[in-house]
Amino acid sequence: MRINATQIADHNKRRLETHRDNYGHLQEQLSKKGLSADAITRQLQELQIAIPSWALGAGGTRFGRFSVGGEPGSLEQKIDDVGLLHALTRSAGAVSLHIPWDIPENVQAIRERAAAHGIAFDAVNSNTFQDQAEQEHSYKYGSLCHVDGTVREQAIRHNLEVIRIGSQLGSKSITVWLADGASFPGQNNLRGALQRTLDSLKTIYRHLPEDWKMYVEYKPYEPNFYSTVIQDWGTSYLLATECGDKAYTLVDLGHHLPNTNIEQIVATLMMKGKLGGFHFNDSKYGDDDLTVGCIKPYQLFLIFNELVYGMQNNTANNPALAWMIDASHNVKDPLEDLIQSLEAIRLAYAQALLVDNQALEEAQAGNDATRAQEILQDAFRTDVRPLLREARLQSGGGLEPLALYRNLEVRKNLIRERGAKTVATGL
Ligand SMILES: [Mn+2]
Repeated sequence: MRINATQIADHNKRRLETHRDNYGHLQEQLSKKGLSADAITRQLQELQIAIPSWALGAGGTRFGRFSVGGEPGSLEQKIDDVGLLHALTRSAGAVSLHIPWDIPENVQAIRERAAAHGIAFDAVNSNTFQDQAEQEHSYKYGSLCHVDGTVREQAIRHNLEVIRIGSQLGSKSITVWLADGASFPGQNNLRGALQRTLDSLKTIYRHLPEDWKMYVEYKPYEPNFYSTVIQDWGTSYLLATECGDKAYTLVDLGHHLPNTNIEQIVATLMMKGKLGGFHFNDSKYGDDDLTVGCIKPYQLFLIFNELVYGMQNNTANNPALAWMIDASHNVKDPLEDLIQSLEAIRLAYAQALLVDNQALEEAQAGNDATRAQEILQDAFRTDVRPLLREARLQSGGGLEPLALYRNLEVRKNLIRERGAKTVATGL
């Protein structure tokens, strides 16, 4: 299934008048505040979010998995699905592959397929949190932290292989997330496990191509329930700092204990120029991997507010960030869910771009907490959806991507092409 320009143009034509009214009205409102709707629209057009190759099928929990039908059964089909998302939204211009789930058989063909959809290859992800069939040593008791050097060497070799495959595709970064840890007190020597992890990461880092980055992702618990070796941003920061200039911390929104102030973590890391990337999702309790913005949109806005501040005041030379959705879809159609997530991310970004930073600084200097809250919430409560629609319209996407997706009966078409019982590879 491909979505063509005529289908998008037909859809947009029917909604154009209403959109013009809404955009014009917002343009006027914003200009009274000294803001240019057109400038914000251009910034929105530039924000591209990577889609992870594992999010295109139904996820599941340890209790069960319910297929949605028409799931991509190969890397080619996964890239086609990201192509559909990008055609509809013009904001999903990258894919993030998971190795070994998505090893390309024909690199050139995969590159061409992605290029035809306008999709780049973002960070590649290694996997030492589960055993593969052909694997010699088990990761049951850890990978880069393992007490046995031969297991660590195998895990290091895997990461180098991921870098090699990523290089062939044009990726420029690797994300390392480790499940390493202990489920029981006493199981691991905590300091020893961290030291071995650092040594292993340093070995991987030494093999990193000159123009590559390494992202170190953290998570407080799960699958281990007593300790995780890279449990928090501080541990990740320590490891990245010891590895070198090309290593950064990666923040996954779901990888925090309840009520953690994630925007403050963003501010701290950007102050040190060590924030490398973001994995977006939302949660009520733990690493729920729900649709971005479905539970805590205000928190997402506050995070973006710090990101925008950090980008506009980039004194520590923080690099351009790698943005990716890292969610799992148990109930909704994954593609619909991803369209909603893309929308939520851009909404939060647009709202953050509206914040009157000068007024906020004055309020802060005067210790006026009431005024500071008003300034933030004025931006948050502005309906910025016309800006997102305008950005899509100008980029050749759909004014209402979700409605268009449903009108074109995309899922029904995918089921017809691929079958009702397909299961996405890797999950
Ligand atoms: Mn993640």
